[in-house]
Amino acid sequence: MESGIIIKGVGGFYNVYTGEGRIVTCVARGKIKNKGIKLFVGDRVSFSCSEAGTGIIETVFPRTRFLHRPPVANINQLILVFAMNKPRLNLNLLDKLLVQAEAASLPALIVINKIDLGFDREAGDIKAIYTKIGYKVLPVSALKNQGVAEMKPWLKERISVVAGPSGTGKSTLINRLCPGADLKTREVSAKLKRGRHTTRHVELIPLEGGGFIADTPGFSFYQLKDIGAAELAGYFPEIKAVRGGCKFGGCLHDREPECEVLCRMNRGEITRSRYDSYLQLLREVQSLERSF
Ligand SMILES: Nc1nc2c(ncn2[C@@H]2O[C@H](COP(=O)(O)OP(=O)(O)OP(=O)(O)O)[C@@H](O)[C@H]2O)c(=O)[nH]1
Ligand SMILES: [Zn+2]
Repeated sequence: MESGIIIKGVGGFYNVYTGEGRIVTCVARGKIKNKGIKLFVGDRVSFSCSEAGTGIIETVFPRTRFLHRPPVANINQLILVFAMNKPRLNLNLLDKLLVQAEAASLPALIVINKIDLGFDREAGDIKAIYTKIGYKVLPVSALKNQGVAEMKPWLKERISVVAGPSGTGKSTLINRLCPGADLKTREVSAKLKRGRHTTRHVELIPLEGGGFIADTPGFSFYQLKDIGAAELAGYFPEIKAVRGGCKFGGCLHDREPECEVLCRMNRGEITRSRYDSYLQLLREVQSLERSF
């Protein structure tokens, strides 16, 4: 019996990575299907080899974590790829993704790509803001291969899923980290006259130094519908840290009297853009709650 990690699954066939570049195509043993167990990329499995050379998956090891959209088992972290410009960094979207990561108990790594276009004072400020509240921020240029090597220690032995707005360079970055990956970047897909996101399949790409990375075709992680208004503040680490000081137990930090969060924001200890994101997401969550 051998074991490995499913890196791709299409039409009942699974590519299982066993290490050192070896991939075995497998099918699932009938008992797995009969039990209604579904297999996903990221699943750790054991398999036996048939005479024909195909593997037969016998067992699936318990999952440590599961990301639903896209489905990835045993995911360890999210890598949020943004650029300062082209497209212009949207702090609110960054904060929204960070909230999603926190809600899923997933560590998030923030990558600011395209620093070859400039890394000005504003970029430095943004790096400082997020570093201060506990996130690792890595400025890189996927195009010029700057800073990309610094990402590698964060990827080792982990299953990482890359997310971020369109055009920030996610595919370029993955190609840089794993030259064999050959993900289609925008120019190429424009030439082919079709989007790269025509399939919803996620595929894990084994990295040289160990670990796996996945792009997120059709990433739909942006929904907040599972998060309650009262929970939201708990997903902003710097708000979570001080909210105990608010006068009212049910304080939503939205103009209530003697709100510690507002007070800290006014003193400059909590960044205004983060607080603004909090309020914007609070409105979003509240209107979702009302619509149910
Ligand atoms: N200047 C500069 N351009 C970059 C960099 N990385 C990527 N690009 C360019 O940005 C554009 C988009 O890159 P992609 O890698 O396709 O972006 P993506 O995030 O995968 O985009 P989607 O597939 O739409 O989600 C391409 O023209 C890349 O050449 C970089 O570090 N610097
Ligand atoms: Zn408060």
